[in-house]
Amino acid sequence: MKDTARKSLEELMSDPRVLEYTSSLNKALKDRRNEPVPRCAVFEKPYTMLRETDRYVFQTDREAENKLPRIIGNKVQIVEGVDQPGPEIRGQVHKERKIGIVFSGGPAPGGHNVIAGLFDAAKAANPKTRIFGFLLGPDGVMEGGYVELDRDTVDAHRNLGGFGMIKTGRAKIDSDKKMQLARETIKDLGLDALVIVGGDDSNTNAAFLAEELYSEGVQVLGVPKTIDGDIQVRDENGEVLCAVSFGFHTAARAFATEVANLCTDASSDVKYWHICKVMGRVASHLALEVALQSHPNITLIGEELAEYLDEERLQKAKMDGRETDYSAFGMTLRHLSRVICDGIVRRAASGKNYGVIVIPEGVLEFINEIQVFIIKLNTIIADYNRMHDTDFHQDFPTLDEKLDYLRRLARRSRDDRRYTSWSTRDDDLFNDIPAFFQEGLLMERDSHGNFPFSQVETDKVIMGLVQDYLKMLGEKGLYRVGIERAVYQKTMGHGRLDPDFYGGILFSNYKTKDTHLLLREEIISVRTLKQALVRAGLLTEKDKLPSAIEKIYKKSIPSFKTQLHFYGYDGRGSDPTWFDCVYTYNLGWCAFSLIASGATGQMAAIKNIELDFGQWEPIGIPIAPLMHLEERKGKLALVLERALVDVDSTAFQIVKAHREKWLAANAGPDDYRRPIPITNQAAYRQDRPITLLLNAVGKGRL
Ligand code: FBP
Repeated sequence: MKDTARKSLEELMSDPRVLEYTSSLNKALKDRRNEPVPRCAVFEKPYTMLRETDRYVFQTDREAENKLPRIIGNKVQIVEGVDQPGPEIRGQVHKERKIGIVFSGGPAPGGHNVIAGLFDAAKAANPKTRIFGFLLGPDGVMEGGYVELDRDTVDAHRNLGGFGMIKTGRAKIDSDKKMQLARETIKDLGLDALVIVGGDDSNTNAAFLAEELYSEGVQVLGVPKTIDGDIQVRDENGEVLCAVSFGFHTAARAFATEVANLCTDASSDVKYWHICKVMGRVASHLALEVALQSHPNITLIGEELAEYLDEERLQKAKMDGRETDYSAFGMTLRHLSRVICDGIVRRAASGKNYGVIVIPEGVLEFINEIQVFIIKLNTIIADYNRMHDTDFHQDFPTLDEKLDYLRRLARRSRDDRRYTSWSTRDDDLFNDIPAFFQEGLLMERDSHGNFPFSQVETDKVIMGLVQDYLKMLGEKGLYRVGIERAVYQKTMGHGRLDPDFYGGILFSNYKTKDTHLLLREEIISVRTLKQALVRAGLLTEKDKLPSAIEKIYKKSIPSFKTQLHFYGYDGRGSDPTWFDCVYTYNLGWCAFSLIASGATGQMAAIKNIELDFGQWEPIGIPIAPLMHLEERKGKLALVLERALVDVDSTAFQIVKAHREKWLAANAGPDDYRRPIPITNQAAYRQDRPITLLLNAVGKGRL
């Protein structure tokens, strides 16, 4: 029958409902953009000014003192609201300015609100002030790529994720030539101030630019961004000035939502172990927060592995009369795989041959043997580039060529003891690891000299070892799926067999009160099973194995099936949580307050973000005193110090204390948790990163 009501495609394409259903501007997005974001109390005042304080103490690095003399003496500045300031402050605030802003490094949810806050604050102070967005990161500053931002553009991005408004990039302004290019753009444009929104490396850039442009009166400010959460600032007395960088909360919540969904799926079809690698190039803050948000069965925390002490080895060294055994410090890859296997085996024994594991992408950085390879290879590549004034990766494009070069180095070290960078032992150990991992370790470092962990299949490396060890345990009869007593009895009943008659022969724990029965270790095949029954006189050689018993045997033998997932870029692109929306919008306002009061070499920050919004305190943190020397591309470089997970922190200790509960290697239910979805609904606006809340509780601040 002909469908007479059917509309033509042409009609459909102009039908208002079709237009609405297919529009990229859906209602939720429009509502999100239009949602007004509250300002800290100081920004509700007509003016702000800065009060310097000596309350916070920093231990400065000698190199930072030498390289950044003009900004090393900066102090923490408190932003204060003023109702009726004198003419000098009025003049400063209302001055017509040109301000540049640039995103640097990986995207982090909330970046657009930093621009929105800066834009609103600057335009409120003087509508003639112009804001320029540099395109594609620091390259835009060096190459003069920028756009002037107008209200429509800013409004179209309010409360939305990504850095799409002006894009981002990972270039580093790290040579005289590049500094010169940046200076030219800034001067040509006549900028009064530049705001660099970025992580540790980008704030390092901000400090060097602030120093460089100091005498010309161009102010350079940083804003702490990175989903990794490793920009955290405490002073020497442990007082928290910046609890976490923006974007962390959203990314952790986005990852945790995915992990929680997998927990639900895993406990429904009970056949997979889901291995979730989560971003965080070095520090494991994201993994820690994901653990708190979703309670996966196993979560690795890199910093904890580095702290590991092999007491047995130390004891042995003592007994052998050796001073110490250095290999006892830190966990090896092999040991780590054993720890994971232990959890898997214990869950299986309780009948749970499934689960969820969270692995931080940077975990290998904390494994001694891998760290040694990374540092050695960094140095070898840097030395090669320096000596030949060329690029190692271009000269040796394939893995075989790279390995060949390393082999030559090893040979040279054998023949001439002066060459120690790569020994034959290094070469042998390196050749023992799988090719995909060798390739990963030899990958090109980013422009800041960071190792590109997001591109290494960390999970595959670890799980490869886990798989091998589980196989070995299986062959020894030590990896079993526990059979529920009731299931055993029922199955035997169906086969008209007396469960008690066979129980003691089949299971090692039949006579105990254990809820799950474990096949005896010596039963590792149908053949050994039959032998056990024959030995016990329950079967003769000629008898066929009763099908009920065979069924029980098959249920007991686990097959270890994994699904690998990587959570990183997806969470980085999420729309921000309400916490990140408010945090970033106020960071933008804070950046303007710093500019209006003449600050430079400072990072805009908000103190007390773990507390109620009413207690948030916008401040300026001096960047130079936070810098230290770090190995980058085989050389020591002055960079902003990254904050790693503190294994003494309350948040970590709480996760540690919950390990057994979340592993749930028992007959009880799993303890999976579903995080609050990313929403700006009023009921959930108080939500904060759990890590921050716990640490505040631990310090009696909440
Ligand atoms: P930033 O420190 O620049 O914010 O980036 C962090 C990060 O998201 C890491 O978690 C991840 O390892 C890395 O970026 C990925 O980098 P890329 O985007 O270059 O692949």
